[in-house]
Amino acid sequence: MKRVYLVTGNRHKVEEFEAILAPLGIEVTPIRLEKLEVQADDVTVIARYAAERLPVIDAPVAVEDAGLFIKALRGFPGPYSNYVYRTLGLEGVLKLMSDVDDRHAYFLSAIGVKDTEGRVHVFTGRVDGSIARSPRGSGGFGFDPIFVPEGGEKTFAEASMEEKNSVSHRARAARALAEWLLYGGPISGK
Ligand code: ITT
Repeated sequence: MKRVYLVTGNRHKVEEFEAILAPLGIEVTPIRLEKLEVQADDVTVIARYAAERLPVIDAPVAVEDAGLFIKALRGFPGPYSNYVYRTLGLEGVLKLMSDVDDRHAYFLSAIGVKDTEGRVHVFTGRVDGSIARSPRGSGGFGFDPIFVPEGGEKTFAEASMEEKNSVSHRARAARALAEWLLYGGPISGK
């Protein structure tokens, strides 16, 4: 069994990473370390910055930075998603979108990893979709009740975790991470 440590204060992230990586033979071990956050527009820059400042330990250590990018709002809330979720909330974001017909949005995940030799790798994943007219569902976390992935009807919060993980940004980035952990695969994934 391979292991990866995960630095996060978000238990939903831990659950999603576990569900994706455990069946591939990778144990996810949450670890309490500081995630140093730099302000930037690009989640890959934020993830790389945080990973570069992680210690070298006995297995690779990962951090994830993720966000929701809404086209009509020019990418807002993007890297500020956590803050915007806590301040404006779902209703606040929907209000900004009330007269907007172009509902296109995407989630982006960037995982930064410090390996046991001190090198940093970044893996990314993206899922395109649209912003619902009102929140639906009670699963998942964050903006899940207002995000409908392309080709689907249910919001991420109405979907099971398995359904979310079959298309999500995090799952795509996590699978690129798994490829690297298991096979030393490409150092920057999609
Ligand atoms: P850590 O930094 O401790 O890992 P966090 O929740 O603060 O936890 P981020 O800085 O990556 O994580 O913030 C991303 C925010 O974007 C998150 O709080 C959600 O509001 C939103 N988000 C990211 N991925 C999401 C997903 O899969 N479903 C719904 N919302 C998501």
